[in-house]
Amino acid sequence: MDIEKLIDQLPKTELHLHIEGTLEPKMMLDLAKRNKVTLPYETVDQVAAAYQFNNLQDFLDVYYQGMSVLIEERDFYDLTWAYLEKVHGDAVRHVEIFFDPQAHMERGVSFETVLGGITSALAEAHRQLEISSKLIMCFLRHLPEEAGYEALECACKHKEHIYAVGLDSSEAGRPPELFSRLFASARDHGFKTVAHAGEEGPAAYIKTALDDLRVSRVDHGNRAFEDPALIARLAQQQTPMTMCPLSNLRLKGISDLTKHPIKRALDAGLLATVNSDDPSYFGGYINDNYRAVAKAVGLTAADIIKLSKNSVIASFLPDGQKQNLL
Ligand code: ES4
Ligand code: ZN
Repeated sequence: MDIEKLIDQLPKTELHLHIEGTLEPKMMLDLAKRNKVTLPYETVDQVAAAYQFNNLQDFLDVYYQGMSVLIEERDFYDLTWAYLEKVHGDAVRHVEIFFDPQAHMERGVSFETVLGGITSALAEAHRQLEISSKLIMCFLRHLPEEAGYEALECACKHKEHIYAVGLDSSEAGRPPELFSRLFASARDHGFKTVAHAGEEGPAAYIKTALDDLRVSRVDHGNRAFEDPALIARLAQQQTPMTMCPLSNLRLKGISDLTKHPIKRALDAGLLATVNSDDPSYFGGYINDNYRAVAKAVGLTAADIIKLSKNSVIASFLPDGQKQNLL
């Protein structure tokens, strides 16, 4: 079977996806109108033209502004449902979705409004699309650790809907160990942990994510390749890495996709996966990421099958459900 067909048809999971990063320009403008929010754009073309980034912070500025149109529970429902319908066509069978409650609560949108909209859409997707899911609540690392406790308290009231906590937003100068106590508290409450590390920050941040935050997965992890001992450890432990090729390209972590380390990761025996991160902003959903990186670095059919299996193995699904997808 050719590579494109394999990518389209293999059952897979998506493990690195910010739901706020699925907000398409058209929905952004429609919601701005519905909620009477003023944006600096009037047309889809103007929104799309703003999606030129030189680094992570450039993107985050646009991302936080874009999400200002999300106000009501149904906005979060519509956003999440549109994403799920889209990836149903990509043979995605299970999703583990990040959300950023602090970015909404600081605008006066309640935790329950955000969670209610997202979880209703996830429940509907389980019924209608047979897509299962877990939710990962991210702490914003540009804010102080103390600010995360409010979100953690909210999460504790909704443990049935939130499986893990994560760490996202600006990375440089904000090492994981700044959040050690918050993550320890989250673990004490029964949440699994993950963290963005080594996206822009150094390999040392991946180590402290493992040692201090006790993460089950590393989100991105690209800069691990600067430390051979760390690569050996990640391979030995089979710590999953949720890589995002088009994100790395658009945020200029790599100058061109042929330099993406996914093939190196597979060859080094890492449990690497392909994901879309913020598909609306970075120009592609999960299968677009698979296709683009496969072409750029020359992935074989065996590599593609391995990546789809890795996505299942790296998930938080119970073993029995993993077996159904392998
Ligand atoms: C993000 Cl690409 C990326 N990196 C860090 N934090 C984020 N939040 C949304 N997208
Ligand atoms: Zn991310």
